[in-house]
Amino acid sequence: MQDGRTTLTQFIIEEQRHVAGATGDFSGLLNDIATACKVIANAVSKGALIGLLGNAGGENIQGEVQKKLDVISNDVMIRSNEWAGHLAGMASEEMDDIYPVAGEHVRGKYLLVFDPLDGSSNIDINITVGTIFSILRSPNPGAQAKLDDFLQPGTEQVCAGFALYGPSTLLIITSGHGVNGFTLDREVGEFILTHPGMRIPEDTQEFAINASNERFWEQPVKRYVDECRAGKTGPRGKDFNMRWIASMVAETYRILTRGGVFMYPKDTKDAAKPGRLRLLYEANPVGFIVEQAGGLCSTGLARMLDIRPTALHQRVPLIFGSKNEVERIERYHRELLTAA
Ligand code: AFP
Repeated sequence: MQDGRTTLTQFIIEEQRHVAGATGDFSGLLNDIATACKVIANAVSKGALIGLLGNAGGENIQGEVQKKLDVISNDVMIRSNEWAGHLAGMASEEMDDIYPVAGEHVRGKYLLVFDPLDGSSNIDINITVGTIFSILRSPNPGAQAKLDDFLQPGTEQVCAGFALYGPSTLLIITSGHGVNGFTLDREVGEFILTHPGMRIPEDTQEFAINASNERFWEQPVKRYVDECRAGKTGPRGKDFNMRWIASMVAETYRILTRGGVFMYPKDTKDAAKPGRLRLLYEANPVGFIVEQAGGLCSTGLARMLDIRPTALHQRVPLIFGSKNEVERIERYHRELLTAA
């Protein structure tokens, strides 16, 4: 406790007291992740001052250009989390293969999956970016992780969260008992609980989608967006606002704060890709957080967290946010199926 304020460390320890038989492993892991996020926040905020903007000169396995800060953030996550004995392995959007915790380190009972810097194609224009993470139990605690160990549905997540590097540095986490938000007090170096029990309003008048893809959308998404755009005089009988930051962490935080719906749906742009965003690093952690805040997360046809992954870098259609809107979009998908 700091001047009556709850620090992340205190919050984690108090949560641990409610878990019978807790060893402190999970608390230690969350603390290490929070430390990594502070280091990344510092690098992101210094940016051009220490030569960290721009491209790293390579591509990741998804064929996306890697930024210097993608590579640095990935490295910080690995170095901060590999040594303490909590993990059997890690997987990252920026690495082709899994990262089993190596011989010189003690191996633990958890797996850590992360996108070290989501939204990083925006880094050079100073837009909010963030680190997304998901914690799973290793099926073989104490042994080096194997690829199959990571292919667990989102319902198996022990914890998920994201750090947001914007005007404030925030850390949003859930371990299945609601969603709590912490703000980094830079002078003190601690995350402080500032947003307890975050809830997503069930209704909204705001949607987020990359409208430049409209010609590739499938009918249910086109129908939904057309109806929103028709405003007061259309079937919805109210005006909607549209937002697109192209940084999913920033959009997720907006939706957690004031509601809304986010769509990166299945489209016909590239038949080889069932969606743009990744199941393990993006859709599952966000899905866990959103559900814990009272919202929904879906592919359009199925609950995201129920999907059994078949590949590490699997892409999925992603629709999440205010409950009543996501239910409507799912209904539009079902209606198309039954009409066929
Ligand atoms: P980057 O991390 O490569 O910037 O990708 C960001 C992202 O995965 C997600 O955060 C955005 O919502 C989405 O891609 C933006 O995609 P478009 O550029 O197609 O709008």
